[in-house]
Amino acid sequence: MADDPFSLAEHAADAIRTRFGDVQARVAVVLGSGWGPAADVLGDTVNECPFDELPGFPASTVPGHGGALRHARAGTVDLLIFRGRVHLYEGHGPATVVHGVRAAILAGAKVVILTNACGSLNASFPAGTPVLLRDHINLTGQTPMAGPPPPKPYAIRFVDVTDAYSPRLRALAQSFDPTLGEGVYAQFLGPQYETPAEIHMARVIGADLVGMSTAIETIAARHLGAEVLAISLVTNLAAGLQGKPLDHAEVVAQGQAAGERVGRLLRKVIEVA
Ligand code: 8IG
Repeated sequence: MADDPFSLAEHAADAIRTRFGDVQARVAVVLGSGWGPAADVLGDTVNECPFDELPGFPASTVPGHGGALRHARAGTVDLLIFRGRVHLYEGHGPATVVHGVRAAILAGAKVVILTNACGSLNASFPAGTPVLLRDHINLTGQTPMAGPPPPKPYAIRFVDVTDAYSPRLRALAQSFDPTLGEGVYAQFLGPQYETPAEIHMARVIGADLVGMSTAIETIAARHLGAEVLAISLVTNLAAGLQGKPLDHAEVVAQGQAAGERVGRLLRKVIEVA
């Protein structure tokens, strides 16, 4: 096995298919922090495999909480649900961060749904609001396309990221929930939150949402030709915009209620995607 990230993802794709009985999952969903409760709503669980039994997934730093890949079914659609993701701020390179997304696509996924929790710069998206990503700004200084050129038969590394977030899938989601707004997501490296000056910058350059994931995974998914739908759950107003201290319990409760509601919406999307 060659040790480039694409070969490693092929290896993981083979392991996923083998583990789940030659399944051809059309949809892959990555569940971000706070989205755990949505897992059971997205589809009926068929099987589950800990990440540490699949090649290329980094070992978790929290024993017993390493995350898992679930095979579920929504109607007639098979899906792969990544329960947990890894972040650049954990010290992983971009290739490791996007490994699961690449593996799912090489295992057959045509649609990738990315979820996250984020901060909001936009007063019309208060805490508890789910927001579709319309576009992103990658402020990490990193990209999964850096490095040697992708081996044959993969597309060249100069990925077109116009319409990275599928207008078709956004329209589909909004057909099920017309109240769903759209925003521009700025991915910071983190893990520290933004300074007020950084938030000011993010606002000036057109961001509505700030977070520490997703953009990098979208780039990798688009390179491999999958359609991407991404949805953020606002858990806080960004630094300096909150006005009052964050009530963590309130944020968690709002997040859980919204997570389940949005999970039911995503299931409808998945069934026809
Ligand atoms: I939850 O305010 C969550 N994730 N960068 N800023 C950034 N990431 C976040 C934030 C935030 N809130």
